[in-house]
Amino acid sequence: MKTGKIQWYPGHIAKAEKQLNKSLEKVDLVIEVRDARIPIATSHPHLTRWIKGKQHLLVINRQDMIGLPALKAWDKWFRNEGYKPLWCNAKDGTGIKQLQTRAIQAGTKLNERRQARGMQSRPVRALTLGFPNVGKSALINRLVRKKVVTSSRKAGVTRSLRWVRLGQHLDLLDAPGVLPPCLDDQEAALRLALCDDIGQAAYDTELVAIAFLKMLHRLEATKKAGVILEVLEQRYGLPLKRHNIDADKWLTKVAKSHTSCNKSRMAQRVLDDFRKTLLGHISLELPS
Ligand SMILES: Nc1nc2c(ncn2[C@@H]2O[C@H](COP(=O)(O)OP(=O)(O)O)[C@@H](O)[C@H]2O)c(=O)[nH]1
Ligand SMILES: [Mg+2]
Repeated sequence: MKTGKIQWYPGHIAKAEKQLNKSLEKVDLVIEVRDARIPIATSHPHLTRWIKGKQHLLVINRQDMIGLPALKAWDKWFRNEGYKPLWCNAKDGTGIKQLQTRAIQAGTKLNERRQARGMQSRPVRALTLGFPNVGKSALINRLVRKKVVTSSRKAGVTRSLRWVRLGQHLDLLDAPGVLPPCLDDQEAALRLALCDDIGQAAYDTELVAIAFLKMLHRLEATKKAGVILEVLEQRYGLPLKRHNIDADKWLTKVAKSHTSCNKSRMAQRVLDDFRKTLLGHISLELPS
């Protein structure tokens, strides 16, 4: 797949990782957040090191953006791997109650241990950890039921660490997103770009949109016969032929009717439409 090399590790992400390493010393519980559309691409290679000696909760957020069959398949896969994933939608609050309960349970465990050693109880200190834009800030705002931290559509908005108290039981830290310094797996990097987890400066919008269209074609070949391509045809008024696919040509043609021949703007529109789920509930990864 030709997208040019996708690489993004700006200074503020490097700084975030340093801050994170420091904050982890004070934390009892790591709430790891992943994106339901790409639960593998949003797993960080350093995670095992970061959760060592701490309790770990796996949240798979943006559950509203994928279909139920994919959610069920992933849930089974994760359980087989020994996880008990919490499926959340930080936008409407689905799963938040369970998340709160599980975090408080972690606190109970912690305080039992503290009391056994003659120490006083204290709120459990938890940190949300994950790639940029997976919904960490939105989850915290949902948990505390008000807008205490900034949540935004673009990657890299949360830049500093901030503690937030939830009731008497939980202290939460909203950390900025982290990313691997090197995106070795370029297929995964493409999926991160599509889900807006890496900054736009890291890639060529047109090439990424074309790669996305080809990816849809491949996804469509394996399941959901025709559905995704039909949605595309209806939305933009031009069939993306099943055989002899030429995504580049297709993009040029639809740009004629939608963006006054501006292909780059058309590419942007296709990506935006995907990100707003206007093309349907599309899982970019499925369990093998
Ligand atoms: N549809 C949907 N959007 C979400 C969900 N969680 C977060 N968002 C949106 O995704 C964007 C990024 O969220 P944010 O909390 O800033 O991500 P962070 O970078 O991980 O802190 C915001 O516009 C949120 O409203 C979700 O579960 N479903
Ligand atoms: Mg944030």
